[in-house]
Amino acid sequence: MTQTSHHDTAALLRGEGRFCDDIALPGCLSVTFLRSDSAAGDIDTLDISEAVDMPGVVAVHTGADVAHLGCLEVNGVIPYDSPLAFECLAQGRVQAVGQPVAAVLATSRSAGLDGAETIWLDIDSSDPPAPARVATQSWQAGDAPKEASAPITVSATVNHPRLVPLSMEPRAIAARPEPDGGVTVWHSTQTPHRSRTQLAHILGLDAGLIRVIAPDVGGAFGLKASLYPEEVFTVWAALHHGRPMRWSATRSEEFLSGTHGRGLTTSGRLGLDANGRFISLSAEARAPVGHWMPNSGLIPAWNATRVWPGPYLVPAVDISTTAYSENRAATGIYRGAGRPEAAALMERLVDKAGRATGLDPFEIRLRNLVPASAMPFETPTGQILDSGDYAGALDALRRVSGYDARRAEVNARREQGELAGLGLAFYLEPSGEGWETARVTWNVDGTVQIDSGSSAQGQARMRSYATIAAQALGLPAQNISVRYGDTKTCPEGIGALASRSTAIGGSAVFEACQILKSKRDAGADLPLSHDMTFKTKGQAWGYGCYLVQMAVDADTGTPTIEAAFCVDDTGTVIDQQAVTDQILGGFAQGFGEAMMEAVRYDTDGQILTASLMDYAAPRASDVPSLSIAKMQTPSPMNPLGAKGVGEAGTIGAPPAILNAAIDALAPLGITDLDMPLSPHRLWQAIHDCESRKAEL
Ligand code: SMO
Repeated sequence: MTQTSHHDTAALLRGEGRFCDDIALPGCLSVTFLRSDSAAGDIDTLDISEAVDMPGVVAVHTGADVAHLGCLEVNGVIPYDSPLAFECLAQGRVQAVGQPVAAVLATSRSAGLDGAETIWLDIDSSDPPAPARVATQSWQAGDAPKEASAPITVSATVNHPRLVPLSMEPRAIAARPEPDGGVTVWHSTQTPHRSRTQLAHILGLDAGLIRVIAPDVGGAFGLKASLYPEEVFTVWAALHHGRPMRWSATRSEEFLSGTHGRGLTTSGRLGLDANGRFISLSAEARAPVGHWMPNSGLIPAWNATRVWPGPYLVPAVDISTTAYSENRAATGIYRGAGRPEAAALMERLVDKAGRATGLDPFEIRLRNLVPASAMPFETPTGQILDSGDYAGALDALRRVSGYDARRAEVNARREQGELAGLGLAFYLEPSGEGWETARVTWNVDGTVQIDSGSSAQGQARMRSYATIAAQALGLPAQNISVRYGDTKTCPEGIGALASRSTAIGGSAVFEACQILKSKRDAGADLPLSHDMTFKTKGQAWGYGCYLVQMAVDADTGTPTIEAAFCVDDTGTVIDQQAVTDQILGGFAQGFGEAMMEAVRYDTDGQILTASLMDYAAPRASDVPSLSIAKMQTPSPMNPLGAKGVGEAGTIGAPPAILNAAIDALAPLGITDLDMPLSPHRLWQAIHDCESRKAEL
C-alpha cells in the first residue's frame, strides 16, 4: 500500500468504509488483555503458565516485559505537579478496574480469549487512596469578588457525570514490522502524526522508522486523540516478535478503559446589582483525570474554566480549576472538552440571576452580554473573543422560536396544572487553535491533489476542502481530490479535533491554493505544488444559543422535549450540509448527556455501566427535532472567516435542556436538578416536593 484512500460520507453510510479491523495482515496475531478486576491493590499472583500452552497462544506478556518503555507526553495546558504513570501493563499494582495486567498473543481472537481465561490473577485489594491533586490553575481579575457586598448573589453547582464517547467503531490498532527495523501502524486515530511522534518517544525508536496510517475512522469525539496503553503494547509486541499484531477493542473495553468525558463538578457564585447587571463571579471546577493521563487529559479542566465568565461582562472574577487523580478510567476530551461544563455553570447562574431579579431569561442575558461593538474583547481570564453579535443571536432566537407566544402557552398550561417549561442557554465554542498544514499539487491534466496534515472521522472533509480549493483556484470541485491520515504521504500536521479542521486546516489549503493561483496567473507552467503551514493569530469563537420547551409528566416524571431551536454563528460557512450535520450530531450527543447518559461506579471502584445494556444512550428515535437558524460573522482570525462548529450542540443543548426542566418544575419550588434528567430523577424531585408540602 503506497497511499491511503478514504471514503466519502455517502460511501461510509453505505457500509463501504475500510476500517482498521478490515486491514488484512497475513500472519497477524490478535492481542487480548487480561484486565484488573480491582480498583486498587498489589498483584500477588500472576500465573501465566497454563495460558502459554493453550492452543493458538503464541506468547503471554506481563508488566516486567514492558517496564522499560517510556511515558506518554501530556499537553500541559495547566502546569501539572507530577506526571501520572503510563503503564502498558500494570507494574506490580493496579490502579483501576479495567487496567491491562497481562496480554495474550494468539492466532485468533477466540484463542486469545481462551488463553486469557486461564491466567491466574490474584490482587491483594486495598482501599483506593484518596483523590490526589494533579494540577491546578487560577485567574483573578478586578477587585476580588465580594459577593457578600453585591446586592444580590446566586449560586449553583453542576455535577457532570462521566460519559462514554461511544464512537461506532471502538478503538483499534494494527502494526506490521518492516524489514528496515521500522513499523507500519494502522491506527483508528484523530491524530496520526501525534501517534507517530509519541510511539517513537515511548518505544525509543526513530520517528522516521514509524509510519502511522489512519484508515477510515468510525467516529472519535475526542476518544481517539491519544495513544492508549493497549495500543502502545500492540506496536511494541509487533516489533518484539517480528510479526503483525492487532488489537481491536470490544464495546465493553471502551467502557472499561477508553477515556471517559466530563466527570467535572463546577460551582460558582454570581454577584449582581438590583438592575440585573453582573458584578462578580467566583467559580471553581474539580476535574477527575482517572489513573493515567492521555495526551489531552488536562484540556477539560482548562477549557471549563478559562472560558468563564463566557459571553458575559463580569468585571471581577476569581476562578480556579483543580485536576485530581482517582482510581477509575482515565478521562479525556469528549466533544466539547470543558466548554460544555463552562456553559452549564454560567447558564445555571444566569438563569438564577433572572429569577432573583424577576427578569425574563432573554432580558437578563441581553443586559450582560458582551456587545458587538466591544469585539474583539479580552475576557478577565485573558481570552480574546474575536468577533460576534451575541445580542443579535439572542434576538434572532427569540424571533425564530416564537418565544413570547410559547411563554404565554406555557403559562396557560401551568394554570391547568401541567408541568411545562422553557429553557434558554448561550454558549461559546472557542476553536481553531494553533497550526495545520496542506500540500496542494496542481497537475498537468488540470487535476489537483490536496494532502492535508489534518485528518477526519466522517466529517465530509474531502468535500469541504475540495470546495475551498475549487473556489480559490477557479476549478470545478470534481477536479480536486483530498488525502489525509498518513504520516508518510501527508505533510506533518495535527489532526481532526477541537473543531479546528475547517478554520485551520482549511486555511492552509486556501493559502496554498492562493499561492498556486498567483504563480499560474503570472505564467508558470503546470505541474505546480506548494506546502503551506497556516498558523492562526488566535482562536475563532463560534457561539450561539438554544431554546428548549419541555413538558414533564407529573405522575411518571417522564420528560418530553416538545420543541428545540438554535441559532449558531460559525462564521463564514464553507459547506452548509456539513455544518448542519455537525450541529445535529452534537445536539444528539448533548441530548444524551442531558437526558440519559452516565457512567456509574460503586464505592469500591467497580464500573456498573460497562455495556450498552446498562448505559443509556439515545437512539435516533429518541432525539427530538431541532430547528437551526444561522448567523455568519466572519472570524478575523483566518482568511476563510470560519469558526468551529463540531462541538456546538454538546455545549449549547445541555444547559438549555436543564434550564427547561428546572423551569417546568419551578412552580413546585424546585431550583436545582442534576443531569441526566431521567424520569426517575424527575419523579423523585416532584415526589420530594410533594412530601415536603404534606409535612407542612
Ligand atoms: S473533544 Mo474533540 O474530538 O477535540
